[in-house]
Amino acid sequence: MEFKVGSSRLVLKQGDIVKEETEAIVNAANETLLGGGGVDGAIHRVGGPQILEECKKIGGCRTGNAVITSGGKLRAKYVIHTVGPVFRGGGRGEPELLASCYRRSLEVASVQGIKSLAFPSISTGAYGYPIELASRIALKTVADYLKGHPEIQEARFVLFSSKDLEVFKSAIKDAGLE
Ligand code: AR6
Repeated sequence: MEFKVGSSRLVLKQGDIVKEETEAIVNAANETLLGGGGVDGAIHRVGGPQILEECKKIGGCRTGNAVITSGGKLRAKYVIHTVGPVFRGGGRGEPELLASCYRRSLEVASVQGIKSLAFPSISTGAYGYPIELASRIALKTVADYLKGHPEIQEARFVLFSSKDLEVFKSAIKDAGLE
């Protein structure tokens, strides 16, 4: 599924993000940047030790922020590591922090001259954010950014399961994309 947002493309697909050939892939990391399970585990496993070395030098990342490393052995040249909020009911700033993850990742990409990037569904695994809520925030935040930033030619959401892809497709209308 593909949409035009301004002059950019917004793509929704099912897949394993470590296989994406976009210039950058986004990691759903934690504040230590020292690795973990889920997307984070897969990226470090496939990308190799160079990514972890660079993460150690950076020294950590606050929730809602994003930092960049090389992509190691991944197809993607860069990994943008962002830290989503742990979902604790939604009244502790989680929506704003989740939106910030997507926005900061895109800002880091723009600064680096990256033209294409792939996002996982941040916070909706180990961090427990209900995907029905998270998908709307994700789509709206990315679409809003693309409208003002044609330098990002393509942003993709790479959803791990067909069920997650369906949830994202359903959220398209809420995000004002259809
Ligand atoms: N490609 C695409 N999506 C994936 C992949 C993959 N290879 N693997 C999992 N997902 P999670 P979080 C989906 O838990 O909730 C880590 O331990 C998964 O199905 O990876 O932000 C970190 O170190 C889910 O929909 O990230 C942190 O401690 C989504 O990606 C913590 O987990 C996010 O799930 C971060 O938790």
